[in-house]
Amino acid sequence: MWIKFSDVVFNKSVGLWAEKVFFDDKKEIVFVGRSNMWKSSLMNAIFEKKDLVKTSAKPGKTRLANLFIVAKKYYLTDLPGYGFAKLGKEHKDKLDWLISWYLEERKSSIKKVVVLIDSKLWAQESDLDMYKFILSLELPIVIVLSKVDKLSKNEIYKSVEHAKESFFWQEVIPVSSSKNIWITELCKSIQSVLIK
Ligand SMILES: Nc1nc2c(ncn2[C@@H]2O[C@H](COP(=O)(O)OP(=O)(O)O)[C@@H](O)[C@H]2O)c(=O)[nH]1
Ligand SMILES: [Mg+2]
Repeated sequence: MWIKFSDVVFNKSVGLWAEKVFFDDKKEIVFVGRSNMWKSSLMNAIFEKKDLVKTSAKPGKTRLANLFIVAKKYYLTDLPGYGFAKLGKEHKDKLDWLISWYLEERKSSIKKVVVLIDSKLWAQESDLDMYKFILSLELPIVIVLSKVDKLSKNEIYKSVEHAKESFFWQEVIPVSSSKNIWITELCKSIQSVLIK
Protein backbone atom coordinates (compact mmCIF):
# COMPACT_ATOMS: atom_id res chain seq x y z
CA MET A 1 0.00 0.00 0.00
CA TRP A 2 1.19 3.50 -0.84
CA ILE A 3 1.05 6.46 1.48
CA LYS A 4 -0.69 9.29 -0.32
CA PHE A 5 1.82 12.09 0.26
CA SER A 6 -0.43 14.53 -1.60
CA ASP A 7 -3.00 14.12 1.18
CA VAL A 8 -1.31 16.75 3.30
CA VAL A 9 -2.20 19.70 5.51
CA PHE A 10 -0.10 22.22 7.35
CA ASN A 11 -0.34 21.54 11.08
CA LYS A 12 1.74 24.01 13.09
CA SER A 13 4.99 25.87 13.55
CA VAL A 14 7.14 25.21 16.57
CA GLY A 15 9.77 27.52 18.04
CA LEU A 16 12.55 26.89 20.48
CA TRP A 17 11.52 25.63 23.92
CA ALA A 18 7.88 25.45 22.91
CA GLU A 19 6.87 23.86 26.17
CA LYS A 20 3.19 24.29 25.55
CA VAL A 21 3.26 22.54 22.22
CA PHE A 22 1.23 19.41 22.21
CA PHE A 23 2.97 16.56 20.46
CA ASP A 24 1.08 13.35 19.89
CA ASP A 25 2.74 10.09 19.02
CA LYS A 26 2.36 10.24 15.25
CA LYS A 27 5.35 8.78 13.45
CA GLU A 28 7.51 11.52 12.03
CA ILE A 29 10.02 12.18 9.25
CA VAL A 30 12.17 15.30 9.57
CA PHE A 31 14.03 17.13 6.83
CA VAL A 32 17.29 18.88 7.67
CA GLY A 33 20.03 20.54 5.67
CA ARG A 34 21.93 23.77 5.34
CA SER A 35 20.01 26.80 4.06
CA ASN A 36 19.25 26.88 0.35
CA MET A 37 19.55 23.12 -0.25
CA TRP A 38 16.14 23.16 -1.99
CA LYS A 39 14.76 21.37 1.03
CA SER A 40 11.36 23.05 1.20
CA SER A 41 11.02 22.69 -2.59
CA LEU A 42 11.75 18.97 -2.28
CA MET A 43 8.98 18.64 0.30
CA ASN A 44 6.58 20.40 -2.10
CA ALA A 45 7.59 17.89 -4.79
CA ILE A 46 6.87 14.99 -2.42
CA PHE A 47 3.50 16.54 -1.54
CA GLU A 48 2.78 17.31 -5.21
CA LYS A 49 2.03 20.90 -4.20
CA LYS A 50 3.34 24.13 -5.64
CA ASP A 51 3.90 26.20 -2.57
CA LEU A 52 2.44 24.56 0.53
CA VAL A 53 5.90 24.54 2.08
CA LYS A 54 7.31 28.06 2.05
CA THR A 55 10.42 28.41 -0.09
CA SER A 56 12.71 31.41 -0.26
CA ALA A 57 15.57 32.66 -2.40
CA LYS A 58 16.89 34.35 0.73
CA PRO A 59 18.71 31.85 2.94
CA GLY A 60 17.94 31.63 6.63
CA LYS A 61 14.27 32.57 6.39
CA THR A 62 12.73 29.53 8.03
CA ARG A 63 13.27 29.99 11.75
CA LEU A 64 10.72 27.49 13.01
CA ALA A 65 9.98 23.82 12.66
CA ASN A 66 7.00 23.51 10.32
CA LEU A 67 4.91 20.39 10.76
CA PHE A 68 2.73 18.89 8.05
CA ILE A 69 0.34 15.97 8.51
CA VAL A 70 0.25 13.39 5.74
CA ALA A 71 -2.62 10.94 5.30
CA LYS A 72 -3.92 12.10 8.72
CA LYS A 73 -1.32 9.82 10.30
CA TYR A 74 2.23 11.04 9.90
CA TYR A 75 4.22 14.19 10.51
CA LEU A 76 6.63 15.40 7.85
CA THR A 77 8.59 18.30 9.28
CA ASP A 78 10.64 21.05 7.67
CA LEU A 79 13.37 22.22 10.04
CA PRO A 80 15.34 25.48 9.63
CA GLY A 81 18.67 25.39 7.81
CA TYR A 82 21.63 24.78 10.08
CA GLY A 83 25.04 26.41 10.23
CA PHE A 84 24.15 29.55 8.34
CA ALA A 85 26.98 31.86 9.44
CA LYS A 86 25.70 35.00 7.68
CA LEU A 87 22.81 35.26 10.13
CA GLY A 88 25.28 36.23 12.82
CA LYS A 89 26.46 33.95 15.56
CA GLU A 90 23.51 34.52 17.85
CA HIS A 91 20.85 33.66 15.25
CA LYS A 92 22.86 30.75 13.98
CA ASP A 93 23.24 29.31 17.45
CA LYS A 94 19.53 29.75 18.10
CA LEU A 95 18.59 27.86 14.94
CA ASP A 96 21.07 25.09 15.63
CA TRP A 97 19.65 24.90 19.17
CA LEU A 98 16.15 24.60 17.76
CA ILE A 99 17.20 21.74 15.51
CA SER A 100 19.03 19.80 18.20
CA TRP A 101 16.30 20.43 20.78
CA TYR A 102 13.62 19.33 18.31
CA LEU A 103 15.40 16.13 17.33
CA GLU A 104 15.93 15.18 20.96
CA GLU A 105 12.39 16.10 21.97
CA ARG A 106 10.84 14.02 19.20
CA LYS A 107 13.42 11.25 19.18
CA SER A 108 10.98 8.45 19.98
CA SER A 109 8.58 9.43 17.16
CA ILE A 110 11.12 10.22 14.46
CA LYS A 111 11.51 7.24 12.13
CA LYS A 112 13.96 8.79 9.70
CA VAL A 113 15.95 11.98 9.27
CA VAL A 114 16.32 13.17 5.67
CA VAL A 115 19.63 15.04 5.43
CA LEU A 116 20.09 17.18 2.32
CA ILE A 117 23.61 17.63 0.99
CA ASP A 118 24.76 19.72 -1.97
CA SER A 119 25.73 17.22 -4.68
CA LYS A 120 28.34 19.61 -6.10
CA LEU A 121 29.94 20.91 -2.91
CA TRP A 122 29.71 17.53 -1.18
CA ALA A 123 29.60 17.32 2.60
CA GLN A 124 30.57 20.47 4.51
CA GLU A 125 31.82 20.56 8.07
CA SER A 126 28.40 21.62 9.35
CA ASP A 127 26.82 18.67 7.50
CA LEU A 128 29.20 16.25 9.18
CA ASP A 129 28.54 17.84 12.59
CA MET A 130 24.80 17.44 12.09
CA TYR A 131 25.31 13.88 10.87
CA LYS A 132 27.28 12.97 14.00
CA PHE A 133 24.63 14.52 16.18
CA ILE A 134 21.85 12.54 14.48
CA LEU A 135 23.92 9.36 14.83
CA SER A 136 24.41 10.06 18.53
CA LEU A 137 20.62 10.02 18.88
CA GLU A 138 20.58 6.68 17.04
CA LEU A 139 18.08 7.93 14.49
CA PRO A 140 17.91 6.35 11.01
CA ILE A 141 19.23 8.58 8.24
CA VAL A 142 18.83 8.93 4.51
CA ILE A 143 21.30 11.22 2.75
CA VAL A 144 19.70 13.12 -0.12
CA LEU A 145 22.00 14.65 -2.71
CA SER A 146 20.33 17.86 -3.77
CA LYS A 147 20.75 19.87 -6.97
CA VAL A 148 21.75 17.03 -9.29
CA ASP A 149 19.85 18.65 -12.19
CA LYS A 150 22.96 20.02 -13.79
CA LEU A 151 25.22 17.03 -13.15
CA SER A 152 26.00 14.41 -15.77
CA LYS A 153 25.24 10.77 -15.04
CA ASN A 154 28.89 10.16 -14.25
CA GLU A 155 29.08 13.15 -11.91
CA ILE A 156 25.99 11.95 -10.07
CA TYR A 157 27.57 8.53 -9.69
CA LYS A 158 30.75 10.08 -8.28
CA SER A 159 28.79 12.27 -5.91
CA VAL A 160 26.82 9.28 -4.63
CA GLU A 161 30.01 7.25 -4.12
CA HIS A 162 31.63 10.16 -2.29
CA ALA A 163 28.59 10.63 -0.06
CA LYS A 164 28.54 6.92 0.78
CA GLU A 165 32.14 7.15 1.93
CA SER A 166 31.64 10.41 3.85
CA PHE A 167 28.57 9.08 5.61
CA PHE A 168 29.77 5.57 6.32
CA TRP A 169 27.63 3.73 3.79
CA GLN A 170 24.32 5.20 4.77
CA GLU A 171 21.47 5.13 2.29
CA VAL A 172 22.13 7.82 -0.36
CA ILE A 173 19.53 9.07 -2.86
CA PRO A 174 20.21 11.77 -5.48
CA VAL A 175 17.18 13.96 -6.15
CA SER A 176 16.07 16.46 -8.68
CA SER A 177 12.66 18.05 -8.63
CA SER A 178 12.50 17.70 -12.42
CA LYS A 179 13.30 13.98 -12.35
CA ASN A 180 10.42 12.29 -10.68
CA ILE A 181 12.08 8.91 -10.55
CA TRP A 182 14.33 9.87 -7.65
CA ILE A 183 11.54 11.55 -5.75
CA THR A 184 9.72 8.22 -5.97
CA GLU A 185 12.79 6.46 -4.56
CA LEU A 186 12.83 8.87 -1.63
CA CYS A 187 9.09 8.41 -1.03
CA LYS A 188 9.64 4.64 -0.96
CA SER A 189 12.45 5.05 1.54
CA ILE A 190 10.30 7.26 3.77
CA GLN A 191 7.24 5.08 3.61
CA SER A 192 9.15 1.89 4.35
CA VAL A 193 9.84 3.18 7.88
CA LEU A 194 6.36 4.64 8.38
CA ILE A 195 4.40 1.55 7.40
CA LYS A 196 5.58 -1.03 9.84
N1 LIG B 1 16.87 26.07 -10.43
C1 LIG B 1 16.22 25.52 -9.41
N2 LIG B 1 15.97 26.28 -8.32
C2 LIG B 1 15.32 25.71 -7.29
C3 LIG B 1 14.93 24.33 -7.32
N3 LIG B 1 14.34 24.04 -6.13
C4 LIG B 1 14.36 25.17 -5.41
N4 LIG B 1 14.94 26.19 -6.09
C5 LIG B 1 15.10 27.57 -5.62
O1 LIG B 1 16.12 27.65 -4.62
C6 LIG B 1 15.73 28.59 -3.60
C7 LIG B 1 15.77 27.92 -2.24
O2 LIG B 1 14.84 26.86 -2.23
P1 LIG B 1 14.19 26.34 -0.87
O3 LIG B 1 13.38 25.12 -1.19
O4 LIG B 1 13.48 27.45 -0.17
O5 LIG B 1 15.51 25.91 -0.06
P2 LIG B 1 15.70 25.59 1.50
O6 LIG B 1 16.29 26.80 2.13
O7 LIG B 1 16.67 24.45 1.53
O8 LIG B 1 14.37 25.21 2.06
C8 LIG B 1 14.34 29.07 -3.95
O9 LIG B 1 14.45 30.34 -4.58
C9 LIG B 1 13.82 28.04 -4.91
O10 LIG B 1 12.89 28.56 -5.84
C10 LIG B 1 15.22 23.55 -8.50
O11 LIG B 1 14.91 22.35 -8.62
N5 LIG B 1 15.88 24.21 -9.51
MG1 LIG C 1 13.27 25.99 3.58
